Amino acid sequence: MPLRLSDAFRAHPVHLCHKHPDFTSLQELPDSYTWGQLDVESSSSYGDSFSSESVPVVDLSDPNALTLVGHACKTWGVFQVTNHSISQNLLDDIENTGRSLFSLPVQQKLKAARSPDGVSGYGLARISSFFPKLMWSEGFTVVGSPLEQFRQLWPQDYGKFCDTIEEYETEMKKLAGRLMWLMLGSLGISKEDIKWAGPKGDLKGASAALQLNSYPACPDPDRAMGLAAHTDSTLLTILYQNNTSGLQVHREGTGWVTVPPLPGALVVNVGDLLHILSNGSYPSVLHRAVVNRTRYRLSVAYLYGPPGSVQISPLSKLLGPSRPPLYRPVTWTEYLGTKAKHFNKALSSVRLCAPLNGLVDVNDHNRVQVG
Ligand SMILES: O=C(O)CCC(=O)C(=O)O
Repeated sequence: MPLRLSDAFRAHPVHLCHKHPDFTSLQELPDSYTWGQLDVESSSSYGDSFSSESVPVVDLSDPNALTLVGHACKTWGVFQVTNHSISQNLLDDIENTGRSLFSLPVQQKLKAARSPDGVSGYGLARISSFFPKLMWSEGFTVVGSPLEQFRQLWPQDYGKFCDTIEEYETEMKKLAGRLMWLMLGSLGISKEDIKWAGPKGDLKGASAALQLNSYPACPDPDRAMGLAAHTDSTLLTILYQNNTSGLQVHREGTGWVTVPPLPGALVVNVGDLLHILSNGSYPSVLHRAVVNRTRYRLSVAYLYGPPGSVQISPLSKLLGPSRPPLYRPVTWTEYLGTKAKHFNKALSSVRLCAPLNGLVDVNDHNRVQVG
């Protein structure tokens, strides 16, 4: 059984052809990128950001933040945060790093291409292998130090870009820990309940990956897909998006809801492992990225999880005679392997039984059209 995160990817190689066209030169959508009309059932924008169909926004300096976060996790599985303590300068720096990276010539980017059994580097989204059509995006994954790849990309000035990534990862790790305790705290879970968090609850052993996504302007955005619908295998994900909208989350009974970029805000979503820990109380939200006819979009996802070899299972405090565990124990490394094989059916593949109340599991994404 693989023990490290990178081993899970090595055990499940994804053979993708990383030949990207020069997106900017295409006047028409090639057939290989044509998905058909996207189902846009609902959307929200700045104007109705307080309606009940808008993703909640939580001010982390609010004395009620714990309750607000808990409510957002339960009802949406996703929320935006403000007053999160990540400086605007650092957000600008990470955006500039992404823009510099993706604006390099294709041949240069391919020097840092992700290998089939690797995790770090440039390339198509790993989930591409599940779809017959290509996505209108490019990605770059960082696990640990990006030094090796960045040297290939910028032989002269890789240092400053490495510094930005390192600072971003450090700050994100702190924020992710804080969010994790808010999310768990609102379920009545304390630091003593999570053994791998360490005696002070500092979650030092947590693992993470950084995913930079680039979505060029697209000549036919209604028939193209930036990133197909998926849930994250994480505990939680923190997403920075530039000022172009594109992220959509799926809500039962409503459909696809746009998460509008709010200046300075970050998007936080529940991942599959937190869904398991919470015994299904916090839904791992299905999300996707759509593209824009005239505007360039960039996003940076901080994918946060437990140490690769720790068993994650529904927390015993949340169980009882009428609340049996809905999922079997699984390590993040094992789960990544399951996800690589079963994609959006991974969560149901580790489920032990259906919820007792007879309701359909909110995360049975087999019922949602993901393409
Ligand atoms: O670009 C986005 O808004 C979504 C990114 C995402 O879902 C991912 O990187 O897994």
